[in-house]
Amino acid sequence: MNKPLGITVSRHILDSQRLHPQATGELSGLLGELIVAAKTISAEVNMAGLADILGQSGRVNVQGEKVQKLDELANSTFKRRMARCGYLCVMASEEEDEIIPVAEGYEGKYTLAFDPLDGSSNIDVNVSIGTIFSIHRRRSGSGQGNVADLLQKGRNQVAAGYIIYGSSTMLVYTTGEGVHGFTLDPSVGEFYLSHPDIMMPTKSKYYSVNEGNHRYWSEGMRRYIEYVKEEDKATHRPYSARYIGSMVADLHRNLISGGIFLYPRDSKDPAKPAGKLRLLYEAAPFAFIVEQAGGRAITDDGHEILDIEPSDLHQRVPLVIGGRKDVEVAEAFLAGKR
Ligand code: P6P
Repeated sequence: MNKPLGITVSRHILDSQRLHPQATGELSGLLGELIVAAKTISAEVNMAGLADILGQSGRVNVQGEKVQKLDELANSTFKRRMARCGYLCVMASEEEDEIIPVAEGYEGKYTLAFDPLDGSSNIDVNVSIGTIFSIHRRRSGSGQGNVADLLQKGRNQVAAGYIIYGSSTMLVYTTGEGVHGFTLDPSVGEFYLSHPDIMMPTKSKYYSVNEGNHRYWSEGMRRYIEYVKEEDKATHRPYSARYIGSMVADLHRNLISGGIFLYPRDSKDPAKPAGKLRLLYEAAPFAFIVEQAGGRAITDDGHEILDIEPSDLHQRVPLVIGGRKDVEVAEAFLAGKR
């Protein structure tokens, strides 16, 4: 008896496309090119310890963060491949101050914002890291895109996803029709459907936050974190703390097992009054994914992440994201209502 054929991500994308007779196949083509870039980065990440691409490159990026060699490799891999994919008009990267043009003659109708390797400070200690991407339809007419094509609210995203380079490499993405996870079989170089229709538990058992920032939080945030440490009336247990310091790893675990992740504004760094995480290529793509999985994503003053009109490519936002019920309780504490 033949083993059932695994559903490859390419097959899954085409099946989704077939549901839309008006589809031109361009989004499918774009996602296909993204997947090739992801496989390339996965191979590099898995070899990092051996191929002398660990450690720091000596550069500092637009965020003022030391750029790891693998960061640069991931960024250039994405830029080179996607600039000539023929489906994009403009790109933005966490590693680049300004917008990234596509190759002349290869302009398309979508935009791409990406964090090539989030959590890169964990590279040298072999902790899971990831790539995050967000796709919009261009607003401008034709030719090279512009910053206005990128500065669209998350609610308008056409697709969003991440690749997590961990014990296995997984791709998780949504095009607005549910969230689906694929695991890379390195022996054949294919992503196979392993987590169809991911739905997030509305109430969970994990909370993810950097408690080292406790003294810099608002009173409401401090009270919420005290609350999750009390015995839950139903389970008679407090939440468990789970914080890796790699957003893709933390949010992937919470998406699959349930959990709330918080990175609120804090008074620690006057240069980052809105917290640390970036809207365009971190909070907005994850908010799209989590909402599609039945969860919710807000700022620490109750604004829906997906409704924020971006004003800057690298704009930071406070983020509270997770199961719907968990986020509602956190929202009440943060608003001083509990
Ligand atoms: P902290 C990694 O640098 C990152 O941008 C996210 O991946 C992660 O969630 C966060 O920063 C960790 O920040 O301040 O807790 O070390």
